[in-house]
Amino acid sequence: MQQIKLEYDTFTEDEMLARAKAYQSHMVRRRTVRDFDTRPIPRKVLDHALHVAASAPSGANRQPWRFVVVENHETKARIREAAELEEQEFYETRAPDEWLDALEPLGTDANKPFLTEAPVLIAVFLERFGIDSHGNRVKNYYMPESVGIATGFLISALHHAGLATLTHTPSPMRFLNEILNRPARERPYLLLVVGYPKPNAMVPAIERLPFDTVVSKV
Ligand code: IYR
Repeated sequence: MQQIKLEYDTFTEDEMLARAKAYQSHMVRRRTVRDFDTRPIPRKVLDHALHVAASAPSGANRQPWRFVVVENHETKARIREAAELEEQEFYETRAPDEWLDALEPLGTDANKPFLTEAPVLIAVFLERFGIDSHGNRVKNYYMPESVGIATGFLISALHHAGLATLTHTPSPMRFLNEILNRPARERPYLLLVVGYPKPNAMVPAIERLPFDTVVSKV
């Protein structure tokens, strides 16, 4: 494989510290939002964030992510209807009590108004295998890890631009293939709800684990 020279930004230690601090204080203010305003978002902002997501590292650089942007009201309504059906099943029958107890502080239920109220839904798909120019299957590697990293980039980029997100995972969500016309080799990974929070939107008073619990040095 041909090699090209790395483009690398060099910072002084002071600059590094200032950048790391600024990024921390910005990112730790991100909250998962469930109360979305219907106000449209600038399409260009979304595209820049999607470029960030598509630049993520992936197993063997296979880039096994596909992002489907849904802005059309009727399509959002179909997704909401299908998701709420699955969620009713989940909350009323499928979910064990332990899971319902864990969700209690978040105040979630089977109603998903944000699926039609938010201006944009991004359905993230995981491509289980590729297809080459001869129609042969091409193996992908570390797919959930790769798509997870790309989705993390996307959430970070949207937050950086001043947009709120909700990582929504109706389960099962195969209905997304049908509604969005995606091939069976693509598995729905999650539905990212994107928009502005409603004025006075509320979020659960949850806390992050202590730093020493999640980080240890040996
Ligand atoms: N998919 C359901 C349940 C749910 C599950 C988890 I794990 C959450 O962090 C939040 C919700 C729903 O969206 O309500």
